[in-house]
Amino acid sequence: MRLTLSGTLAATAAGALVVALAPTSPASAMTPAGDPGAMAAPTTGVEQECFTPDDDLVASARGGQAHDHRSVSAKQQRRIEARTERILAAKGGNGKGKPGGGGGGGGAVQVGGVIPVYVHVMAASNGAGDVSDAQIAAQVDVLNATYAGQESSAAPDTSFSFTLAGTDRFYNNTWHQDGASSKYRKATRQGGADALNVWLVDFDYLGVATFPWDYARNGGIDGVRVQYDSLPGGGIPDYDLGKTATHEVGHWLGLYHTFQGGCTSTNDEVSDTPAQSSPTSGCPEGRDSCSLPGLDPIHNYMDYSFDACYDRFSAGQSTRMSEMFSAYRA
Ligand SMILES: [Ca+2]
Ligand SMILES: [Zn+2]
Repeated sequence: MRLTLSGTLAATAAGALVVALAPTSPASAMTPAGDPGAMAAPTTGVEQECFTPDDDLVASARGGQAHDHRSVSAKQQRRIEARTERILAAKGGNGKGKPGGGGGGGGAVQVGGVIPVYVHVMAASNGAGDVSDAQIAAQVDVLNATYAGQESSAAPDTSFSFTLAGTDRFYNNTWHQDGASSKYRKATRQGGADALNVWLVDFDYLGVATFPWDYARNGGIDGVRVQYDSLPGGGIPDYDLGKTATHEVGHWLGLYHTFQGGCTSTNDEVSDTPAQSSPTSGCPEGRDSCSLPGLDPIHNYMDYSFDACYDRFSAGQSTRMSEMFSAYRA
């Protein structure tokens, strides 16, 4: 089922982006009950999806105008930041645990970490999507290179590294097309909060991620779903260098898009990523979509630029990821 871009995006008065759930993606992931400390239940589910740039969409933005994680309202965003600060302070830090502020977190913040990666190949019964071990290894290499800051002299080493802990393969047409995704994730997920689970599927999106602050109430579905042919050598024009996984793992480590919040002062809660009014498409050098200081961070992995345009996280994002990992995944 293909979706059109029109009508899927609405901007709230607060500047938050709200996207309608895709009909292929039931909102069954939403589980508001349980953890009294959890965020208010989002009205549109625990995550949102990016559109895959298929033939009709290659010329548009990465994933079109949709989000690939659950939408977070401006109010929810403020509550997430406050909650993270409280958690970091309670962990025995020095009370400076302002997420992503670039000033460093509390003493409890562990910098980076070694992340075990479980790859679940959700192939079709005819073998479609049954990516090779070599391609999976190449994808893990891309994660390591991008998180080590190896693609630009302007890129920090986040100190996160990734080791392949296991690969399993399923041949199920429903799962291959991301059907019953909550069910298949709960059935196949491995490891704890610190384990990265990657499900390789064929769906209408490049990727979908869950956020770290949702792990406590919904750990069974925690991880990222990635279009299998976005892996290195996968064949999607402009999106097959493996950077989709880098982007989705950024969400999994607590980063928003660089265009989160648009031209607001807090925008993506990271101080060194200039505000951006909307997703970038392609690689338009010099783009400057907000009157706030700084050019749009079009080379940032958390924008929607082409894979070849991506080359960095910012130092503030690197700090935020360590803080989020310490708060919710360590
Ligand atoms: Ca920013
Ligand atoms: Zn995204």
